[in-house]
Amino acid sequence: MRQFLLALTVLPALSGMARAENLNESLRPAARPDDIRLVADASQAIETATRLSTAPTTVGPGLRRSLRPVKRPAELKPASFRQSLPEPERTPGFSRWLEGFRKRAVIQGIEAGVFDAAFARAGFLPKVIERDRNQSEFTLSMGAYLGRAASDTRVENGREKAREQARTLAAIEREYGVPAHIVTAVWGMESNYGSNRGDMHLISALATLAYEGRRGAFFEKQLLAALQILQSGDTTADLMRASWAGAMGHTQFIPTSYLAYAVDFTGDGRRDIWSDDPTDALASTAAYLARAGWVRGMPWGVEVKLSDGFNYDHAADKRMPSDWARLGVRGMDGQPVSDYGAAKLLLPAGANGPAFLVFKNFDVIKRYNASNAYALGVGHLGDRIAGAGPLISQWPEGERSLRRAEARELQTLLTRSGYSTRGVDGRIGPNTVKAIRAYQKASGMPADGHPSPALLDRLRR
Ligand SMILES: [Ca+2]
Repeated sequence: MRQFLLALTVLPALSGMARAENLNESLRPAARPDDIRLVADASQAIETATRLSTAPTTVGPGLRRSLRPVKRPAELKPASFRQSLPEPERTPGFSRWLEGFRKRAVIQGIEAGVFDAAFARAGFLPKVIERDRNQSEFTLSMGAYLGRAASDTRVENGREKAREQARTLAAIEREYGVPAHIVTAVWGMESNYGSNRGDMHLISALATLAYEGRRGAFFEKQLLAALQILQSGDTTADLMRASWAGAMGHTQFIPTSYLAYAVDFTGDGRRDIWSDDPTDALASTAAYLARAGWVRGMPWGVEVKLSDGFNYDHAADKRMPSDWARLGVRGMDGQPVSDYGAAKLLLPAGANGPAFLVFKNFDVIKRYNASNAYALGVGHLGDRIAGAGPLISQWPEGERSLRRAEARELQTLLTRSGYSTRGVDGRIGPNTVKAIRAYQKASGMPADGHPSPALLDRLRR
């Protein structure tokens, strides 16, 4: 299990849509630019789409065509949130950067008028840099994370939202094949069903991050994509509300993902993922998952139990569920899991916690956010919204994820003991899991590959 971070962002409730809840933080396990880049890099299609001259006006074969966006500023709702925006600054350094960026943008096809309108009220936002630098590392246990992702309140709100949007979600499901409860779960995870869509002026936030430079090239690319969205007439700069890191709307698309996947499902000519009406945002999410390879009729995964004598040598295999059943992996009802295709065994808290068989659609959810915790959160919340109960197995007492520094120490100690993790980066990837399993096997432990604090303690001795 990869370690995950929770960026706590306190956002004002923007509407009274969802029942008040204490969960103001985004459930993206990592709201860090690094990980946002992971999403952006997930598909070559995005790369293609961000080349400004070749941005698609359609979303691909078999998917609903995005209608040619029409400029109808008069119909756009007034930006009531403009008053609450933090006041941007224009320092001499920022102004010099802006002058240079303007030239680069114009060369890449942004009309000067569009650029100047976008930056009319935009500038440097110190608050964005503050948030970028002050990201604390939270290490929740997987159980605690899933408890937040699928809290009773989030489940209840999700069921209510799914009822409210039933016709829209059914139409989206017919079009893209992604079930209503999964789309609703992404909505719940990303913005608490639209109540936390972000409180930043997108252009200012991206310009700040592009100028400040820590990941300047990435954010300049996002900023160019944002300008292209404005040029297409889908919305106005003042309506482009986003998180401090540039994730926009109900399901938190970054601009390049928007260009590649956003659709106009309401048919008004605008791909409007920022409005109170979540229709376009929800359809865009389904379009994204469909393009990432979502298989109709296939679940993301299912909770399973392992037989007492389960041989953990098989834990990293990919097998058909009927095959898994022969090895002692069965559904919670004791029956073999249905054959929806090859499945991997997921042990998010190791041998002593809940176990899952996950199918291809689990990896499709990970294209939205490359983390097992996130995909499990979406999948489980989705199941709960669709009527399922809580997980049956218990999470191990006192279980928690390793902090980044601890993960580095674990990698160092494993490598020193002759189980190379092929580098020490503090991220638990396949090489580290492999090394853990080899160490566990040699030490006579169940080879579940789980990087637990107990394992680290053992290696320290
Ligand atoms: Ca629309």
